[in-house]
Amino acid sequence: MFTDKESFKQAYLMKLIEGEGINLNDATHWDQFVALVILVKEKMSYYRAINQNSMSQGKQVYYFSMEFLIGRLLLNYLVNFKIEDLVREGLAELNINLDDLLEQEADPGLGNGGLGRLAACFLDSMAFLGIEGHGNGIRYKYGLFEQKIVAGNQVEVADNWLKNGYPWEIRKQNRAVVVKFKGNIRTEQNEGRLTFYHENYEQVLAVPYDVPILSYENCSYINNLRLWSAETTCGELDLVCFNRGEFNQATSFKSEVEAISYILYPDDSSRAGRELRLKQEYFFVAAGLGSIVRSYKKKGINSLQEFSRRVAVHINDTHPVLCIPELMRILMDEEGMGWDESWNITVNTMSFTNHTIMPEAMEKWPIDLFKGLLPRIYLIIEEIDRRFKESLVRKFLDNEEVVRNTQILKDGYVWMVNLAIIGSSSVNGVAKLHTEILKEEVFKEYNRIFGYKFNNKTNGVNHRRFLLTANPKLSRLITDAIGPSWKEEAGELQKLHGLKNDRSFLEQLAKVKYENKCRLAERVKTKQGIDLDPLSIFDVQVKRIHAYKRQLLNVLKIMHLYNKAINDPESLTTSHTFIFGGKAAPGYHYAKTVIKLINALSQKIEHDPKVNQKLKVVFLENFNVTQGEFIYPAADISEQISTASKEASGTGNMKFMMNGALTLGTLDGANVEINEAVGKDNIFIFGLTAEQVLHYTRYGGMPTPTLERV
Ligand code: 26W
Repeated sequence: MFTDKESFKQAYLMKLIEGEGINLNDATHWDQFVALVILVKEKMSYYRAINQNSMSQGKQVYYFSMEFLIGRLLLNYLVNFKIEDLVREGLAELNINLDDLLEQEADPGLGNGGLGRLAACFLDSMAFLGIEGHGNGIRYKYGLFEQKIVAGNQVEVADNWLKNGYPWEIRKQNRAVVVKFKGNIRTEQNEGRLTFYHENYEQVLAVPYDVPILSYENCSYINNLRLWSAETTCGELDLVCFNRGEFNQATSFKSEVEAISYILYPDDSSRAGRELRLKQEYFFVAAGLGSIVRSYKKKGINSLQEFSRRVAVHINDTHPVLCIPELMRILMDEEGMGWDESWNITVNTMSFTNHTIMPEAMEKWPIDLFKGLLPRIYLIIEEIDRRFKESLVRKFLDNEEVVRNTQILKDGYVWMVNLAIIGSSSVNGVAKLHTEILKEEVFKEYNRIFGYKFNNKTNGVNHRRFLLTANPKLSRLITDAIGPSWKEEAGELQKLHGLKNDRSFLEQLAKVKYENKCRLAERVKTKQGIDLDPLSIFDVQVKRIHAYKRQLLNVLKIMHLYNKAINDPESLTTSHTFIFGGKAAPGYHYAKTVIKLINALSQKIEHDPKVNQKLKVVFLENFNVTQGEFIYPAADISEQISTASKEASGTGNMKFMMNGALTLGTLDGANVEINEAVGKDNIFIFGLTAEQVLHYTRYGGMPTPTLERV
């Protein structure tokens, strides 16, 4: 493996020639990018090989999530290996600019927003902490749409992220798992035991693609993100039809199967609610658990009775909740275990995170649709529900209200969050306030029954991605000031307190911010042909467009500033650039109208000479992880103004903070904890509290309690 610049250059040139049969002069940026990725992957395999024995002895954690927003990996992995400078200089001596190669990497849009990015941050953190924690998700052929702004409107373009192939992934055909849908269940009494047989089912082949997860410093733990792709096990091509010239008919079964991993639902709540969505949810759960149990048994170290001590499965929102009945099915139908034993293992294996209190995001599936698609899983859920209600009777908690609000099957639906809480050993919210609301409001009956299960895990973000890698100038300034320990332990950043009155440090901080704003301005000019003035205040709101996130409130404020400036140009003392970004779910008309309004306001101000020197509104298109990495370092003000109680946590609030932006926000989600941490002189808080909002929602009229000083 290369250890210095010269050996890197040799290895790199060899990789181009050996790996791609191309010499340097003919190599395109894509060829050069792929060669570098392969070199980095080889370095990882080397580490994985020398650590083989220590790996997979510890408890294995599997993070099941329908969404992973992993962003680009190359620069992060160079930083994690501490070879970014060596590679950048080595390539420069070969007349290659590393930045050109970085731009070649797709930003896989395998998620909608916060929940998917959090999953990716957790994968990095587990690897860093030496936890053998792996991701389990879906390899959507098309991820979240690419957003174009045309005449002020959002236009969705298919996210064909795989068009050139994805050099980080490794297809593992020999680890495929058969997943069964539909059909019927036949039962037989054998030796007093009811045995279930699944017949006449349709089968789908789940083929895994593995993406290595490398963390900082601790390179011995290279974890794995396993993404499942749906392929046919048979009926690839109906030759009879084909030879009759019925081409569509000939491949209709194949396309029906492949539809399962074809596209990410762009609607970040489960409003989509179609059968395909439910198929997707069971598909990656059955595939993931099938491969986990198979490799557990292959190791042959422990019996399945030990399973919950050796394996932890995390359910990220309710999308993977079928892990609970699926593990029961495997333990009972395939391993011959009894119900109680299987239930005990299953509950102790499962944990669950809730990410939202929005009613439209609380998944429920029509029982008839569910039964038809997953007949055996349905029977198991029915039995879970029956036994749960029986237990309520035993605990004298079977009053009408409690049963109605806690049972799984109700009003013709399967309520997924109810299944999640009943079948997990731990249930967490994603910020202190959110978890309180879950315990006191949303899940208050469950809190009475299973109080011990509830806990809070406030969201965190990977500061090695969003500060160390995304903001190299600030990272260098911090390291020069307080040393490198903050890179391993973010808490060390508190040492910066000692410099809060250090004029030279503050001047350098301002200089770094200005340079980051210039960098963003350059990128926006190139991508959208828009000029940003880095001397103006960058006031930024980037996140999914949603009523509760209140982009509209922000727009109304800007309109107010504009109207004031029209009558009194002196009212605008400093110039402001209001930067917006974020995607609207395609079917969410309100959100698309807000985008249109922002762009209309932008045009209005742009063409008004009275204010366009002091005011500017910009909508940056296609906000994603990569865009965020350029935006967070350049922001002066971070807009976190959701209606209190609606934003479970937020994570952009943290990414902006660590890059030196000032937070303007409401007492919602993690803003509450940020406020506690930084003190009220270092954050601008306004608006009703969550309690007041809930009071207002419930009882109408202005809230009785006075607006206490925050
Ligand atoms: C109707 C709006 C809506 C619909 C669905 C909001 C959220 C969802 C997803 C099911 C859940 C989700 O993405 N929640 C976000 O999760 C992040 C990570 O925990 C939190 O930081 C965000 O506050 C939360 O909205």
